Amino acid sequence: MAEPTFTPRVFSGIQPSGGLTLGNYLGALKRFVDMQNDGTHECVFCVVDLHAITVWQDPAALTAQTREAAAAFLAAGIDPEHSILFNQSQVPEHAELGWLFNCVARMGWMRRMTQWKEKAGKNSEEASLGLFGYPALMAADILAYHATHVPVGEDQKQHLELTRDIATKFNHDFGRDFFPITEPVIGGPAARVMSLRDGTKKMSKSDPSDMSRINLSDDADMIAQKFRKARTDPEPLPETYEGLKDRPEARNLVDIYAAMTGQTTEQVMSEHAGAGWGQFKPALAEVAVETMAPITGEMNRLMADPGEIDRLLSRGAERARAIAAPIVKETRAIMGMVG
Ligand code: AQP
Repeated sequence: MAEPTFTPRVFSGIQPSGGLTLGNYLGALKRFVDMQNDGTHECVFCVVDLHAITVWQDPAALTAQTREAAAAFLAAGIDPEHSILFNQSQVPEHAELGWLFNCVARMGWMRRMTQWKEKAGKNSEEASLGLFGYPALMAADILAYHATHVPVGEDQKQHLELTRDIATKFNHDFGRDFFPITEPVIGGPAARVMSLRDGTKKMSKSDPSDMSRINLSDDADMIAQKFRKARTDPEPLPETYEGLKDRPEARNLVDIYAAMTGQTTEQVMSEHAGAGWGQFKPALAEVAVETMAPITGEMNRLMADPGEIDRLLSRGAERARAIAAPIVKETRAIMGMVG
């Protein structure tokens, strides 16, 4: 039997669970824009508000954060005429396919998820059922579009493997190659941007310490202050990247510099070998401000007109639904549901 062919299609999302960070920008948004601009894939991008509510979100804050996340996509360079941009809850097929996948995925698969263990912590009895089932909804987000490629940061790798497991089990159980086995697209020096306070923890929008991250809404002074206060060690930069092996905070700052300038990490090392932090941190702050200031400015301009953001998201949702609805309808039919 001939292998089914799937339209090359990218899907990825960002949670509106707080203001977006430099990690979200370098690990996700910047790469979404590159994939959109290389023109080889249809691109579907989503503000995943149903994921955000797996932990408590104040309703007014969720609304504001959803608009802010949409503004960040647009300010970073996503063209809503070319790509599809919408918020997840406006396309009910995500929740519907998520339920169908809840019945395909196994409890043991979910229990093994590192993010579940980290986010639920010792208090898993009090965590929401949604937080536990999150990866099945993520699989639905991707597979409702038959997406072939998903650009994500390193932290989402395990969830993508689970998406592949769900697609494989569904195809096997129902004897049809209906869902693609999606390829993760992970890489580059910023696949895992780390906290500025602890080089072993990823930079995260929900970290209680604001000094641990650069927010896309931070101004130039704040960016410079956060890099100045970033935790480092007393040693100057070594000759080679390999020399940073056991220096996670130092390596993180070099990775951020490389991702922002488009240089390789080795190029950064040869340019800055021997530099102390008093030299390197201001240089890093300068490239960060140069990169971020136009994006922050454009985000602020867009957020001044929330009605226009809402209109764009609704239009995107209609276009998204036109792809997802027939795929989810066929999924129901394959499973034997009438109508
Ligand atoms: N530190 C990071 N480095 C590289 N990529 C990152 N991403 C997130 N943090 C980093 C990538 O950004 C995309 C959207 O992530 P998300 O908002 O859906 O959720 P997350 O991964 O859980 O991000 P946060 O900031 O840590 O959110 P909270 O604090 O709410 O859990 C994904 O592609 C992710 O890999």
